[in-house]
Amino acid sequence: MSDRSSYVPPAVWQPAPSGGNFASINRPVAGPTHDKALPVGQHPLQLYSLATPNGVKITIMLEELLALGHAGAEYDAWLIRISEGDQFSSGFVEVNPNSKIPALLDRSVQPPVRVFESGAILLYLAEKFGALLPSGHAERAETLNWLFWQMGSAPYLGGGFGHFYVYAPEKFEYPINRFAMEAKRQLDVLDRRLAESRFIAGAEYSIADIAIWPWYGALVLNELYGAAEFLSVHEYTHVQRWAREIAQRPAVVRGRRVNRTWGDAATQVPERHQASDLG
Ligand SMILES: N[C@@H](CCC(=O)N[C@@H](CS)C(=O)NCC(=O)O)C(=O)O
Repeated sequence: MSDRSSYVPPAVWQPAPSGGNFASINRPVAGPTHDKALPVGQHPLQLYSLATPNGVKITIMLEELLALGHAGAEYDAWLIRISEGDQFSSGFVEVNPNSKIPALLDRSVQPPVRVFESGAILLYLAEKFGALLPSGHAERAETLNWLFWQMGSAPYLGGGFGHFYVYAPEKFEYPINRFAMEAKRQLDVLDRRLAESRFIAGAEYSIADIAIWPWYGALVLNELYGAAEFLSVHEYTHVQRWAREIAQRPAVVRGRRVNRTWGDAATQVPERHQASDLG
C-alpha cells in the first residue's frame, strides 16, 4: 500500500483548508450564516431540495403519490444550491437544523409540520397518504428494515467511497480501498436480497426501493461516480435487473428531473410548481 502519511494529529483539532470539492461549504459548527426567509408557494407541500441522490428520493416519492391519484401530494419544489450555501439561510435552518437537503414543510396542517432527513420524509409521506408502505405488521417491518438500512449504509457509499474516489483533492489508496470494500459488500447485500425478491421489501414497490434506488440503482447503472467498472457492478445481476426496472417508472423519470441544474439541459427542471413544469 502507498500513501502512508506522516501526519500526526495535534492534541486539539483546529480547522484547516482541506481542498477537494465542497471544502468551501464545510464548517465545524451548525446554525445559520445569514438571514433569509424561504419562499412559499401555493401547494400544501413545500420542498426545499436539490436533485442529488438524497433529494430525488423525495421528488420521486411525490411523483409516485401524484401518479397514484393523491392530489394532496401537489408540491412546490424550491431549489437549494448547496454549493452556494443556501442550506445555511435562517429560513432553511428553521426547517432543517442540520442544514442538509431535502427538507419538507407540510402546510396542509396547522401549525405546519417540518420534516427533515430523507428517510423521515419518505415515512411521513407514506403514512400521510397511506401509500408505498405495506400495512401488514411483518411487511411494514421489512420495509422499515431496508429504509433504515439505506440511511445507515449510504453515507459509506457517498461520504466514504464517493468522496475519496471523486471529490477528495488527491487519490488516497487507503480510504478508497476501505470504502470500495464496503460499497461492494453493500451491493452484495442487495444482490442477495433481490435474488429472492422482485422489490427490496417484497413483492410490492415501496419507500424502501425509493430510498435505495437513487444511490445503489444509479451506481450499478453507472450514473453515480463513474465507478461501474472500478466496482465491477456487472457482477450484481439482480441489482441490475431491479435498477433497470425502476429507472423506467414514469414517476422516477419525472422525479429525477426536479431541482436538477446539471446534465442535459432539456431534462433540467430547477423548480417545480405544477405538473406542466415537467413538460
Ligand atoms: N441523512 C441526510 C443526508 C442529507 C445530505 O447529506 N444532503 C446533502 C446533499 S445529498 C447536503 O445537503 N449537503 C450540504 C452540506 O453538507 O452542507 C438525508 O438522508 O436527508
